[in-house]
Amino acid sequence: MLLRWHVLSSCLFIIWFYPGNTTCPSDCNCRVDDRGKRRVTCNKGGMIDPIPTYNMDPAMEVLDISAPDNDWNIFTVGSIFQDFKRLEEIHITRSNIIQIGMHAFWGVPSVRLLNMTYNNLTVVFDHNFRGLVNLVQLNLDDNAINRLPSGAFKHLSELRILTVQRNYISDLVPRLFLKLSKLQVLKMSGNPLQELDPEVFKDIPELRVLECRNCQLRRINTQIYHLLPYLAHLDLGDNRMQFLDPEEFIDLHRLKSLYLDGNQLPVVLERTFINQVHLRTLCLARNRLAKITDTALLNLSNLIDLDISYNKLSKFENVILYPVVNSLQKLSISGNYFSMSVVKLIIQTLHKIRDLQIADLKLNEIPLGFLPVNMLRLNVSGNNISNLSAHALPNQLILLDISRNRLQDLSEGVLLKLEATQEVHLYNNTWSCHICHAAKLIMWLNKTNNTQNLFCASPEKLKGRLINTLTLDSLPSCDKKINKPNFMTKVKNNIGLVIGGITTVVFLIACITFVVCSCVRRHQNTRSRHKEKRRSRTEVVEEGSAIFGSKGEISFKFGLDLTERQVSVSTIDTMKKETQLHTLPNGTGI
Ligand SMILES: *[C@@H]1O[C@H](CO)[C@@H](O)[C@H](O)[C@H]1NC(C)=O
Ligand SMILES: *[C@@H]1O[C@H](CO)[C@@H](O)[C@H](O)[C@H]1NC(C)=O
Ligand SMILES: *[C@@H]1O[C@H](CO)[C@@H](O)[C@H](O)[C@H]1NC(C)=O
Ligand SMILES: *[C@@H]1O[C@H](CO)[C@@H](O)[C@H](O)[C@H]1NC(C)=O
Ligand SMILES: *[C@@H]1O[C@H](CO)[C@@H](O)[C@H](O)[C@H]1NC(C)=O
Ligand SMILES: *[C@@H]1O[C@H](CO)[C@@H](O)[C@H](O)[C@H]1NC(C)=O
Ligand SMILES: *[C@@H]1O[C@H](CO)[C@@H](O)[C@H](O)[C@H]1NC(C)=O
Ligand SMILES: *[C@@H]1O[C@H](CO)[C@@H](O)[C@H](O)[C@H]1NC(C)=O
Ligand SMILES: CC(=O)N[C@H]1CO[C@H](CO)[C@@H](O)[C@@H]1O
Repeated sequence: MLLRWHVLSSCLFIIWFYPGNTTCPSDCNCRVDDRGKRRVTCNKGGMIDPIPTYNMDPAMEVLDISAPDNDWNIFTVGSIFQDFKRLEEIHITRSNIIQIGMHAFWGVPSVRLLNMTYNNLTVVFDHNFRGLVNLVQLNLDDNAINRLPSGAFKHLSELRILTVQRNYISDLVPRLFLKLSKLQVLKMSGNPLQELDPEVFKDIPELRVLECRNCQLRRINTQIYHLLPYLAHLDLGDNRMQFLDPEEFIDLHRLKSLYLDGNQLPVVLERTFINQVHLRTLCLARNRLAKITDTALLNLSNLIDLDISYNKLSKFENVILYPVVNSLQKLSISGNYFSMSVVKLIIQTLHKIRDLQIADLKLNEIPLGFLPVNMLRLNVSGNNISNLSAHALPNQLILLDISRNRLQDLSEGVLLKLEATQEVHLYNNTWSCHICHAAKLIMWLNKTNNTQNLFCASPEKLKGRLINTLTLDSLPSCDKKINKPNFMTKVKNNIGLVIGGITTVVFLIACITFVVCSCVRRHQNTRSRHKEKRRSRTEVVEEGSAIFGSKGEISFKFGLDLTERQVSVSTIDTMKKETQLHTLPNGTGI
């Protein structure tokens, strides 16, 4: 009886833990994934041969073996998949695989995706892939492949996607892509190819996507484009091209995106893109462009995204933009030599612009009416902006990057406007941590749950402190006269001056009385203390001039010094009241 119960319970136990009576290797995870596929995942790392297929569910559809970066597996791949007749995807990555065995995938024609990224393959042969008659995607990125022989993929006649990025391939041998007549995506970025032989592209006439970024290419034999009439996405960024013929892309009638950033192009000649009517994205960033000819963008009437940032452009004729005026939504002109008036002209021409990058242009301000009101994303980082008006900002910004400027504070109007903005970058400005400046910023950071690190640039004693960690009562008070140059505050400041003067007189009288009444020993003590006070006053003066430049007046700064002393004994409440009073009249002013 007891025995029977025991057997029964262990049966129940097995059923409970192994649904469907299947097994799962230890260190692996076996489940039905989001796509409804039976998936075996082994990603703990540190595993060594053999791959534990003997413990795996014969109905497995996805095998995913990987490892953490610091503990790769050590595996070889031989003919171990024959029993898995439903296997569709094999990922074996970060597993130090040096070679794929001969006919390793023979007998599993169901496989559609083979991912062997992050291994140590140096070469692959046609017999490695024999039997993969339904393979659609092959990923061999981040290996050490230095040789791909002719016809290496000739058994993969259904292949649509081939990626061999970041290997050491220096040569595309003739007939490399033999039988890949259905290939649509070829990614070869990060190989030292130096040139592309048109001959090899004859075998892949269906190609839609070609990427060869960072391939040390000096020029492209345009015969390639003639052989690839369906090309829609071409990425030749970070190469060494020094010249584009006006006829360069004449054969590419279906191009939708073109990346030529990070080359050495000095000019875009007339009518270079005349046949790219469908082009939506054009990236020419980080070249040496000093000139874009008037008709360079002719016929690009569907262009949405144009990037000409970080070039050597100073002049810009408006007429260049006419072909794209009605389509362009995103523009980057950051990091050129444009003057304010040129930037203004460009923006005024492009009324449909939603996303504008005008970083690193030495702009001193964002004037009123400068930006289209319905812009959504704005990047003005790395300029010389010291004041920001709420009225100059578009109404519904989703993103504002105004980092790396010279802002000391943001007005209440600006902060209010930015409350709904999802992404605001404010770091690397010269933030003032005087209470009238920093209080509203601190409250805004808290309210919007913004946790970016902002550091105080002034006053001297808070320099380098994180604004977010300061409490309101630890902030020093403000130099009112200089910050609020309107009539009311002037009057207030004068009163402040008078009070300051009176306090000084009272203080001096007290000192004199004290000195007269003191005995000789005490006299010495008082003198040294007095010296200290004078030193701290000088510090305040220096800090004041650092922030406010020549506008500050010495006489006033002494007034500030004394007010500070008064404030230090007053309560936080009065300080807060002071701040409110202070910011009320022109909340939207600066
Ligand atoms: C291939 O494996 C790598 C590493 O695990 C992974 O990052 C990548 O997304 C995989 N590729 C595909 C197409 O699944
Ligand atoms: C495989 O490549 C990785 C990364 O490049 C390296 O750390 C490892 O030593 C190589 N393993 C073998 C067996 O060559
Ligand atoms: C390009 O523009 C020219 C002049 O505007 C026009 O004659 C030509 O038909 C356009 N080409 C295409 C392919 O649309
Ligand atoms: C703004 O532009 C700078 C310089 O081009 C860039 O580094 C930064 O990432 C951009 N900011 C955002 C939020 O994209
Ligand atoms: C930045 O702006 C200040 C005035 O706000 C000006 O004195 C300075 O020359 C400007 N710097 C540059 C590089 O334009
Ligand atoms: C911002 O400061 C600049 C000088 O730095 C000045 O010319 C401009 O009028 C100021 N703009 C606003 C809106 O206060
Ligand atoms: C905002 O303030 C509350 C209360 O002082 C605090 O608990 C919270 O962590 C702050 N949030 C941020 C993002 O600083
Ligand atoms: C604030 O941010 C923290 C951390 O980024 C997050 O956990 C928290 O849910 C956020 N709170 C609100 C109110 O958005
Ligand atoms: C918060 C932040 O990003 N600060 C950066 C400001 O710029 C200096 C260099 O000028 C960087 O070192 C800081 O990390």
